[in-house]
Amino acid sequence: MGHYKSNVRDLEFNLFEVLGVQERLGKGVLAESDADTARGVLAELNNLAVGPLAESFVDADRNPPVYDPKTFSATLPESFKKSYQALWDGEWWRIGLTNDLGGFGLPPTVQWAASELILGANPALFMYMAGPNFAMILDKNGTEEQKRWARIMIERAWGATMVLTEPDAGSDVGAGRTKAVLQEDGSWHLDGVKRFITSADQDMTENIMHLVLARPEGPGIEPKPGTKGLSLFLVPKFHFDTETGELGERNGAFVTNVEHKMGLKVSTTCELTFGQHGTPAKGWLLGEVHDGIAQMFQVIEYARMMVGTKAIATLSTGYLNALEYAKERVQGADLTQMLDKTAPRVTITHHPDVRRSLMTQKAYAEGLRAVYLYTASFQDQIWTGEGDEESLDLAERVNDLLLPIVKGVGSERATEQLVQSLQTLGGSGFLQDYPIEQYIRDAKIDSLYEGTTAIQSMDFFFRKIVRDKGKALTYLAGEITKFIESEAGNGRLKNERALLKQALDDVQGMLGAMIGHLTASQDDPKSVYKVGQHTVRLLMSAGDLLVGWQLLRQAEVAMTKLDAEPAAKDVPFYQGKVAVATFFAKNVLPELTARRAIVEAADNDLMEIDEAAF
Ligand code: ST9
Ligand code: FAD
Repeated sequence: MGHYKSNVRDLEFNLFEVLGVQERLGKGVLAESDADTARGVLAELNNLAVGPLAESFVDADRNPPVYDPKTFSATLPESFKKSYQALWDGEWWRIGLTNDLGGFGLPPTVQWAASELILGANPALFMYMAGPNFAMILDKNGTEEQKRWARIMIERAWGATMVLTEPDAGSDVGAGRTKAVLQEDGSWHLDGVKRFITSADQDMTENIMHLVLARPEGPGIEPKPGTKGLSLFLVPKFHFDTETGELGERNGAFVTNVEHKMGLKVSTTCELTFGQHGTPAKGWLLGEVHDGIAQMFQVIEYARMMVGTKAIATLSTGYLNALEYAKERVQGADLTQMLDKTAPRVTITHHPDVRRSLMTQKAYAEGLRAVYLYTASFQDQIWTGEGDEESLDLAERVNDLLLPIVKGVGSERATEQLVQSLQTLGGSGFLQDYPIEQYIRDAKIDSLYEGTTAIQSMDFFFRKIVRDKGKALTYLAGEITKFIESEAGNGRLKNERALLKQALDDVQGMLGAMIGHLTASQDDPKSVYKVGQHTVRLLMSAGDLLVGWQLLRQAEVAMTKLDAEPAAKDVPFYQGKVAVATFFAKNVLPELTARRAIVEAADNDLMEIDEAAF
């Protein structure tokens, strides 16, 4: 068996028993699919994921890509290329495409559930396969000719990259200096150095389309500072015949370094230079000048969802590996017999502390899976376009509000809980004989790229709550309140619903305090520091609230199923759902009360400390 332990049962539970995705299938753009199609996709992809995709996970970590400075090129390990070929041959690159570009006609919930399987088995494969998805950006924003390029990218299986970061422009994308100078033929010459660019070189695809943010220069173009002065340029690695896609000359975009990283080693992270090596780096503007950041955010929104799902997928396989080990590992006596030196030794699942840890891992793995799929359910509505303008607008807002939770909370909890998964294995967890140390190394990046957790938390508070005037948040709070006030569980979840109510009050309390500090900053600008100190705490607390709510929703469904005497094989699954929801409500949600007190008592002492005193 390979390293990857998937959880298709839980994916199907979310899709069909909780979210009722099947109701949407068979209509409109989803006319060609039904519940069986969706189940079939998950089953088939799961076979591929646990087999050929997972197969190169370890080898590609131990034998990472090799960079050759003479040719500016990176060579990937053969084992990984084989996995990639299997993924490509299965036509799984179609999964996220719209029907007109050759998609499978499945909604985002099913797309993301399927993506979890790839992201859990070998995440870099998913990233290298992003070319067709990036082509959708050309198709959506480009000229007629660029729409044709999109089809060429798909047909010829090209790779693609998103190119924002520079040495002095990481979180602060608007500090980017790479420029693009307009040429007489309407093309642009790019000039600058980008760093940390994922997949910027590899030897699996004949061409790579770079989507690059740069500052346009030319007659009549007024320079603008910050992100709003950036435009998006299409810069291919090789020029190509725009009718046939046949490759031409090498373009002047060269990879000049591949980073040596802590994890996710097989995913090349490159320095990418434009016009620095004697050949001009020609690019073509996508859409209008200065639309770059808005266009790039179409990519970023997708990528943030992907990063969150990747982290959660890794957490889930980490937990399931830890669980398997714990069920086998015999160590120590039962606590009730701790004084009896002759007492029989038990498996570590008998120890209360191991149980606490395993149940916490399960709560975050399954609760966060529920959160990302709940988020995707709003994307379903956007994808199908159903509902009136108002409800579509709300779906967009709720999706926007939830994305920093999926990405920020998903990645932080994955890192934290994967350390607990390793702990479950004791010293063995530290060995490379087990996959968890690699999971930790590979998943750590998720809280860093696509916007660090601090950036996610500020996005959540300032943009998704304050700028949204609380519309999406009010909707969500309303949904949670409906659940709290319902008869969910027929009296059996009464205590848990009360704990959820307290958690909701606590998050609202934190928010109220922070909005107060923000309002006060109109008179006392430094008051905004009190907000900045606590945005991550708010984000993580909102994440716990959502995890708690989603787990309880699932418990309600599970209780109904248990009442109807399900098949014997399903009984432990449903019992586990009730147990984990109850555990989380009793053991984690009460922590929000203390966090609220911290936020309400915020002062600016921290900001007064002399840097030398740190
Ligand atoms: C990276 C890649 O790290 C790592 C993994 C690579 C994997 C590659 C392959 C993955 C597959 C992906 C496939 C994709 C295919 C696409 C399919 C599509 C269907 N939401 O607040 P302001 C916009 S890459 C939406 O003033 P500042 C908006 O236009 C590097 N839009 O910002 C706004 O204008 P307005 C990742 C947003 O203070 C404008 O920006 N790097 C959002 O100027 C200005 O907004 C990062 O993520 C949003 N949430 O700049 C950088 N926010 O207001 C992190 C902003 O008029 N830093 N816009 O609407 C940030 O995010 C900063 O907050 C900042 C601040 C740069 C935006
Ligand atoms: P900095 O922005 O310098 O941040 C340093 C620390 O300061 C962080 O903890 C951050 O949270 C904090 N911080 C910074 N600003 C603020 C603020 N205003 N408020 C509060 N805290 C703040 N980029 C691409 O364009 N394309 C890619 O494909 C890509 N792939 C990547 C792959 C890998 C493996 C890595 C490591 C990076 C990749 N990146 C990519 C870059 C990535 O998006 C950036 O590293 C990330 O946005 C953070 O920027 P930075 O590293 O410069 O850190």
